[in-house]
Amino acid sequence: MADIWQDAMDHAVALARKSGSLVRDAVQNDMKVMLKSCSVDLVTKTDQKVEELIIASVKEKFPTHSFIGEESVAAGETCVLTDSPTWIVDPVDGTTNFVHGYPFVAVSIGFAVKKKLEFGVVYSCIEDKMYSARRGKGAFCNGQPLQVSDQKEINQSIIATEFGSSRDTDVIDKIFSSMRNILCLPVHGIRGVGSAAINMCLVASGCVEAYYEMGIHCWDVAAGAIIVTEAGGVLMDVEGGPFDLMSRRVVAANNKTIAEGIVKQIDAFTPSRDDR
Ligand code: LIP
Repeated sequence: MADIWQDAMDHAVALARKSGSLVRDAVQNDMKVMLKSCSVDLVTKTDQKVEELIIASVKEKFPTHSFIGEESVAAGETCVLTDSPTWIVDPVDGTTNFVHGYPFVAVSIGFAVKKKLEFGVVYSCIEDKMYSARRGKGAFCNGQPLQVSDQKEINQSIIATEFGSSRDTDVIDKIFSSMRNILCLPVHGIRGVGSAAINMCLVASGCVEAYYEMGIHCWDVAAGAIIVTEAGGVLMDVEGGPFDLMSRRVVAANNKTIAEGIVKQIDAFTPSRDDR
């Protein structure tokens, strides 16, 4: 039977590639940096231009579809996931990296129908790595199938996380206490490339056992979430319940044992929801 979302997925891959090339070109040039929620929450003209390009192109091809886009929400659009086919777009995931020329920057496009993720595309554009996954059909990077690590021992694992963009000292204390707990399990190491989407693709690729973060947004993790599960991994809330795309909290791991091991060490906090 024909796959009804294949056309949309092919379009997402093409758009991610085109957007990634714009992002790559912009890294070479001077850029005007603007601030969003605080002095470390950055945005550039490239973020806005790429999101406009993606939304305009999707609207033309799929006029009935809905959008949640990082920069559109920053500009005042609502952020509500309905049953409608919805494109969840982060035009530049890793904007701070982008601004500094730190080479991990992704275009992230997730697609949900009836609130269920159908496909995800993450283009790590400096590395030229195209990650994608279609529900029930596996996850791939540049055409090669992805498989999570088979490690079951947390103390033999690498865990990815990020510091995020909050500088609230209570939040920072919880981030550090969670990291301290995990580091002292002990684990082999803690990493983080500065892009939630790429961190999740590293879990899917099997070189990192788990990634967790509190404070991310749905556009940072929508595409990565389906890439992880299609590579055989699991998603969970940081307190162990089911993953909720709008909750701004995620644990993505190679298996349930590692995910639950991480959950036990996290000093959780509850950011205000994306759909509040
Ligand atoms: C960023 C994430 C990063 C996270 C930041 C931010 P942006 O996304 O990918 O991992 O720590 O808080 O959400 O803002 O560059 O799209």
